[in-house]
Amino acid sequence: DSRKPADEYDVVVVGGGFGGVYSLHHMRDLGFATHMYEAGTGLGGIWHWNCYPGARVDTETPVYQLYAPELYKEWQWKERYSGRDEMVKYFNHIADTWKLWKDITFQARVTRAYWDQDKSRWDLRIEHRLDAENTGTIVSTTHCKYVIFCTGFASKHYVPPFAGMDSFKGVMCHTALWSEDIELEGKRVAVIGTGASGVQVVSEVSPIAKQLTLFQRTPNMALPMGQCIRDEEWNKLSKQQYAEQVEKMKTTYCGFLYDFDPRKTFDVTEEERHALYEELFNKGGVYFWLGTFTDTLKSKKANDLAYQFWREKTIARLRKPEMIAKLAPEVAPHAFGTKRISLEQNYFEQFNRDSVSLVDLNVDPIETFTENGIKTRSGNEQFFDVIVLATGFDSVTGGLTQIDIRGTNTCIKDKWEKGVWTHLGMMSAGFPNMFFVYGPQAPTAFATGPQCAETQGRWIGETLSFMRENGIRSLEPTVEAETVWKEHVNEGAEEGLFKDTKSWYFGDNIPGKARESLNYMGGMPLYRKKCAEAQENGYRNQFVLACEKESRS
Ligand code: NA7
Repeated sequence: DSRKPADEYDVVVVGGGFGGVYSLHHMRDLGFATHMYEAGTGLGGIWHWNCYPGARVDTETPVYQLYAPELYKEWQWKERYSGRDEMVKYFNHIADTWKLWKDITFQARVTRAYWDQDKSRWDLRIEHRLDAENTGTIVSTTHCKYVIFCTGFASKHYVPPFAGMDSFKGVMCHTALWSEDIELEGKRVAVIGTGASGVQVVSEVSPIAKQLTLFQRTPNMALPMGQCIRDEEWNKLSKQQYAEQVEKMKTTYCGFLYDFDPRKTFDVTEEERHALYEELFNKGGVYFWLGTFTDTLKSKKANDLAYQFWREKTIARLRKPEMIAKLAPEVAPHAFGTKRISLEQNYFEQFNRDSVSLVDLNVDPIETFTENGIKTRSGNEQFFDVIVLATGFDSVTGGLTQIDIRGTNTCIKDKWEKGVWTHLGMMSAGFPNMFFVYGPQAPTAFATGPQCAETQGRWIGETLSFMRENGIRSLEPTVEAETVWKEHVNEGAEEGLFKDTKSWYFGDNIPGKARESLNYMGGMPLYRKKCAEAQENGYRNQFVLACEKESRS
């Protein structure tokens, strides 16, 4: 069986999202024997798992793709914001073009990674899920010199411990574990959560459900998506312009084709301000969030104006006064844009339907799930056929801490129990030759997935090549470098209004999780500069290097 993995590799890549496919391709290209293990049955990472109704990307094409000409020249985008199924097809296109399939084992979850100091290698334990008729798993072991965890920022889903959950007799499913068999048409549906997943489910399911109730803790200051078709003409032009656009993307904060407006909110007249708000809002997407006046996410006074503009636009679409109070209250529940803004298509209009209701959990919290539905503190029990848990993830760190990863003297879960310690959001002291992509203290939530994956993947490739060329057996960051990186990450987070808002950006959504910035907020250009600086002087300023000769003697 040519697909049967060997038990020794140079590099093992864990996870098949953007980070994984890029790393597998790139490391293999550099001449490293590389293999990928993916827990799911297909590629796409988030886009494989999150197959709930309405799942859609909210970074626009052409930005949301890898930069390789052989990929984009042969691919046609259909819409400005791709749906989940199109993303899965795109990942298959990547795997076909780059001939990745032969080096991937699916339904294979890496559950343990132990560093063997004597042999300078990682020992991985992999659980292989058997075919549908078999219920168990078989376990195998693989060894590798380097491991790259591409487990992403949302691979460990989160279900709050609501009382009585087991007693519910209907269908209950988390959006990240969705099964396409779940029927919603004509059903009584509950949705808990108003992040990107909740907003998309509500928009898609309200028109077909018999009745839908949204359980909301925080309203989402969602922006109109401005969805449109990408026709032949657009695709043709995009292919011509893409190489140039990629250079432009490297200069912007998030890796978009645009950046914040350099002016401040009160540098301009009221008319000018209004005109810019109007223009950005009408462009659709996140222009009104990440293309607006530079002080919007930093100054409360500026932020209030942006919120009021958003509110006016939103309430114009709502017919019921009680919905206005819940979805777009007069006083902002938190600064505009300091929680992840979702993009919507007709989300707000759903609340004009008589079949759609909204429970404000701040006023009437969930007391218990019952056999037939959900009972809130007021004593009101609503009956449901389906409960959709759109309750998010143990974001950014959960994908790594759920794996038993042991380095030279500790495991990652213990090391990060009271806070995350990394260097460049890619490595951690005490874990030699271990890398992670799209993880904590990296630009993860403030960069496009593909751009972050490529930037980090290239850096890791350079590092492995450097080690090979210089006879370096193992490399890990110094503790000092981690301390300096943490300070730098925290400084970036101190600057804006983000820190005053409870959100998964700071780990607030998981009870007991240390509160700190889980993301690097300094922007992609500065991040790239920091990554390059770390390589100076043969990595020796910020890393501990063990040479082949030293280790053997
Ligand atoms: P998110 O954005 O983390 O959203 C989870 C939602 O679930 C959010 O609205 C939470 O309310 C809500 N939640 C979480 N715990 C509870 C409890 N205990 N009770 C009620 N409601 C709760 O996850 P998504 O899947 O929507 O999106 C994840 C990312 O994917 C998104 O940010 C994009 O990057 C794409 P809260 O807002 O915290 O009050």
